[in-house]
Amino acid sequence: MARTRSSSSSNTWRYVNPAYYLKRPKRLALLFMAFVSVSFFVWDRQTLVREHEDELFKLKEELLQLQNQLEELKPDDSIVKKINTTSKNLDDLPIDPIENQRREKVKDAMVHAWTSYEKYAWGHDELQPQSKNGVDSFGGLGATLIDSLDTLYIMGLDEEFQRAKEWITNSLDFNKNYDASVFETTIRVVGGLLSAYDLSGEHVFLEKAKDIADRLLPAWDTPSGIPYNIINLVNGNPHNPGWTGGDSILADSGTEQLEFIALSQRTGDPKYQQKVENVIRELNKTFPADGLLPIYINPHKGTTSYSTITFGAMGDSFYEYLLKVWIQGNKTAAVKPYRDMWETSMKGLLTLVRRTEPSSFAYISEKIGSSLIDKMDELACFAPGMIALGSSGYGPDESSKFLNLAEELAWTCYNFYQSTPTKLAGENYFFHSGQLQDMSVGTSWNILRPETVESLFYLWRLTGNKTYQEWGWDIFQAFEKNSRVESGYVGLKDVNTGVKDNMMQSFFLAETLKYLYLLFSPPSVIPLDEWVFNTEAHPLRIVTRVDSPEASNSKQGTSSNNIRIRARKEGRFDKP
Ligand code: DMJ
Repeated sequence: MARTRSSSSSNTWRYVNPAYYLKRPKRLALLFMAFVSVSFFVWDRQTLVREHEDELFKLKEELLQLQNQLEELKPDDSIVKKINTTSKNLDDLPIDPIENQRREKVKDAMVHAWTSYEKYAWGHDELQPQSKNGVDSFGGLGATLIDSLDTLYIMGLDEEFQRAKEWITNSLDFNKNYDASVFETTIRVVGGLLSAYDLSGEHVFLEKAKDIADRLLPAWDTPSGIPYNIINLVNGNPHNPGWTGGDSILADSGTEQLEFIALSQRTGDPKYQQKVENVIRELNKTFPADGLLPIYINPHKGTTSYSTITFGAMGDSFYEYLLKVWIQGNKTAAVKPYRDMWETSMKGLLTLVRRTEPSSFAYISEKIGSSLIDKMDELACFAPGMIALGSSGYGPDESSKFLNLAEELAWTCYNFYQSTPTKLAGENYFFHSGQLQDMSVGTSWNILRPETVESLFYLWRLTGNKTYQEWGWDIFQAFEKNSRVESGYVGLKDVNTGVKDNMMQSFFLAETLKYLYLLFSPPSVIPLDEWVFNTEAHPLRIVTRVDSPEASNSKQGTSSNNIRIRARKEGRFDKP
């Protein structure tokens, strides 16, 4: 056995002995061929691996490029994701449990208002909750439904939002032989649809916004470019209300800029922006040194008529939009004239501010000719929010001066509510400095208006002071106590007696409940540096501004153009 093992191992070792090959050339040749084959095999494998790696690298690069392109092509989807995340994951955020509870209560109120509308007034403009029927106060355009879209979306009421979207897709028809208010239709319908589009990315909302805006557009065809305030939705015949003596109203003429600029940005068609910006250019030509305009303007001459100056009814949102167009335009040089006009108007506003004795209520008086009237509408309670929002555009001293004024005015507005037996504000107030009761309610109805809670929302966002949340909660509870009925919410005929009316205004769902909900939500829900609210509380996404309609044609390659070009490729925007 030992011998056999030693002979087989010496047999194996002879293959590594060079003499074994050198003696026989055939063996040498075989060895050489084996060596060449193995080398070729190894080289071939390595080359294949290298080529494979190159291929993989190229594919990865292509994938990355495609992913980037996809990202660019989906600007709205990213918003949708963001909004969804913020609205759906709120409970995960470390927010105060009380805020959380309050937010849920406001959401419950929205569900109650919405389900009542769905049940009794579906597709109509507004619900009459006591008689349980719908009324078409705006021509039958589904005002409450459209006004509610973004509120439903922000609150995460997805099924309700989908049902509303289906109605808009299948049943909304603007071809109504109806003399519509250009202002009301713009802020509620155009604004509501654009906001729903910005939030959801659903193209149907943009199509409908364009349809109704096209029907409104002939209203601007006047010698001065100041629009008529009423237009027929079928034949496009415009006119002004008889009671203005043929004049246009300041707020009605200067509160379409945000919506129509947004529409131009999203459709790539400059005609909407051109019409509404021309109004402000016209008014700027004769803008007074105090920036305060009377409420009536002659649409033929473009001049103002002798009438009241006010931050309340018929004046209010003209001033609001001067500031907000500046914000919507990214505060760039192109929109500087808006900021300048707004600052001029704020100088004028300071001349209207008075304070009472003994309560030290600050208020914005009205003016006719050179006389001040000690009256302030609840409508003017949007001003504290506006002033706070604009205050950061000043240097430090002016900024804190205006913020303080905003806080003082908000205190007065809060007291419009607190001073009545129902704790709901009347429509307007008179001031009597020097008398024991230095503030009293004038017109005593309450129609569920939002202006005070709107200002509380801005002040809370901008100062972080939770007092504003407390005040908002007080107001919400007063609505719950006095205005909630079995089938919706109603206004009060008199805030002293609490007698109810029979109307659930569409702005209660669009504005009052939305601002209250946001008052108890984290600031990341609709952040103020990404969105700007129209005067009906519809948030519009801030995108890169096209400097001017004329400039947009020559500025190919700017990011706004890219947005429009990309969107056109997707078919999301209509061709210009
Ligand atoms: C809303 O339609 C808007 O806020 C408008 O600017 C003023 N009036 C109502 C709410 O009060």
